[in-house]
Amino acid sequence: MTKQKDNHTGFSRRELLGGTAKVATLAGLGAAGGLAAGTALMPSPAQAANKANVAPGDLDEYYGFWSSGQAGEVRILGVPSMRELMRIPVFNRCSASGWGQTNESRAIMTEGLLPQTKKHLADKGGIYLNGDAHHPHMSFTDGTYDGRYIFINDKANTRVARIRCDIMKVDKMIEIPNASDIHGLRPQKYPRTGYVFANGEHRVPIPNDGSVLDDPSKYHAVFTAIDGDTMKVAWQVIVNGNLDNVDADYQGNYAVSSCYNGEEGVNLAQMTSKEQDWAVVFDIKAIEAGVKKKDYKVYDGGVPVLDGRKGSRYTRYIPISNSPHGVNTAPDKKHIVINGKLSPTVTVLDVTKFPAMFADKIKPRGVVVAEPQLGLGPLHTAFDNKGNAYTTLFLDSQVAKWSIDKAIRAFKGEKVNPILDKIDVQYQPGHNHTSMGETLEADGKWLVSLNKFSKDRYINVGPLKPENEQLIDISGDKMKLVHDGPTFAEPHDCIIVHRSKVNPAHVYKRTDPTFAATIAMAKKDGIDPEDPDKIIRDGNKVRVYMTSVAPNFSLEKFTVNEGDEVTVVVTNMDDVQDLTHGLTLANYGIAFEVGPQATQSVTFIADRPGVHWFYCQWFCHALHMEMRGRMLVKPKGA
Ligand code: RUQ
Ligand code: CUA
Repeated sequence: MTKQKDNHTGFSRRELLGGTAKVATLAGLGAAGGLAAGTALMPSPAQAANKANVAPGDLDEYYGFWSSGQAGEVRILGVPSMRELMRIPVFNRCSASGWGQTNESRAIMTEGLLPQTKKHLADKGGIYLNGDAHHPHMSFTDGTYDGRYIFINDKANTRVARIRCDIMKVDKMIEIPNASDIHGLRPQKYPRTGYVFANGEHRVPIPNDGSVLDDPSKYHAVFTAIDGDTMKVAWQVIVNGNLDNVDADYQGNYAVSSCYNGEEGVNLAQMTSKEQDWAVVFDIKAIEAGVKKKDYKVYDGGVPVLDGRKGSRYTRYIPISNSPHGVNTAPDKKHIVINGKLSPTVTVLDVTKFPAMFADKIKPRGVVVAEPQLGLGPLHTAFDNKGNAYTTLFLDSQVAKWSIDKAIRAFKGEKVNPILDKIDVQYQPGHNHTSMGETLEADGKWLVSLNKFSKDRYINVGPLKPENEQLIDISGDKMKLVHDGPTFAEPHDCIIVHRSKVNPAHVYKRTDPTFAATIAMAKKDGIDPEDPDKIIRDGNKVRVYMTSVAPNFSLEKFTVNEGDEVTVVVTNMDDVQDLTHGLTLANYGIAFEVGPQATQSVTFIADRPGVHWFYCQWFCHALHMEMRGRMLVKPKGA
């Protein structure tokens, strides 16, 4: 593992406020008073026996990155405590942080949209307000997490976003052309990310211009490789069937997607009429060579689209029974598990046999080395460091632990039972994930089962129940359920990353690219954004610059005219951890976060005359309530 400096030491809140407070005598009051370190509580013997117990003041060993489904965000949980530590707004609009409202976040959310989408959103505020975030995955170097980025898909509006792990904010978001509804997403594991593979799940006509409805032969699903460094689409491949989930090998040569709806139907009866679907294997080197030789067409977005339908040299189709779902590469570098969903089996592929399959020396089914029957509704599989796999059984409400080796021997005819253990989970699990389990550093300590139903596990909160995410200790022979964790709609998936892999900053760098455009604007206005207090008038455009240092905004008041387009820029000059300010502009629907050393801005039309208080909404100081000022909007003709 790479050595990282300890990022968990720093100032206490008391020191922080004492050190920066303008009114030092008040430093012990307000936010500072209650938060000084106390004596750690002694755990009860039962708590102490439970390895999931993290005592107050102790830190978790792992970061969990949770998607949130239709809530559109990413959440950071501590594992094993399962405490929710942070929410990262991604595809949603966030009332607290101003994500979707600040100029900086809107630039990120809109720069990667297709022209037709921009047009569609023009009279709807310019951004989508929803997303459906399923699959968060960290960037890899040499087969393990490298702490640079988290990538995540938006199934609802066909987007992929990237989160910078140094500040835990999104820095790039793109719409995928020619595809519809990005579902499966996985980064390349080796040599590094590299590509981020994204499955367009639903088949749509290409181009989707309204000229085709009932001709399924013109509908296609599209597989996309995004360059994870630039967040530009590198190439796309048209396939047969619907694309569901995807994973990559540990050699950097192949990606594998599960496909359902091999029938290529457009309604339920058509989609499920046959028993056979498939996994499609993409030969990355062959595709790159095809791009070089210009063996592609260009539709939307100016990106190369190759034809990978049956018979193509870029793909192979491995027949799998009825609607396979999850695709999971084992840390043995050799095996990829395709989860059966409507079939009680999982299918184990041997990646070392892929070259022979592409050379047509063996049939596609020839790469299958095991197909154990595990139970009803296998959806996803996770791995430990001992050659074992853990598969969720949706219909059985169980997780099955099985041996890959035994499954292979049984497939060869030996009389061995690959199933080692089963545990009930509450209820109907979808994804599961083990600590570091999708990397070469799988450590076999923890398994999280993400269950779609919680039913009776919590006091009743009304017809909408939380999901139930259960923590299972997998360090012994038997799986042991140690914690129930409720979550709001609807985490689909998570990853569990050892904390040594991630090293977030405490304060922003003043040179952070996420607000570089705002700094450039200030410079153009002849302003040092760190010492502004300036109001620039440029026709009916007004730019108001101010700084914040607890407990003051540098501007006590400013005046604009009704109808002006006003841009307010706030730079937080406080330079200590956990000293976030915000700016809320009363009765204008405006609120955003300004982290320590960050610059953030918002633009609005001053269409409501009167005095409007702007105030800091992050409790930053004993005089936080007093941290405010006034905007006067002079009525027209006054
Ligand atoms: S899929 S419950 Cu959206 Cu990840 Cu399998
Ligand atoms: Cu600044 Cu509250």
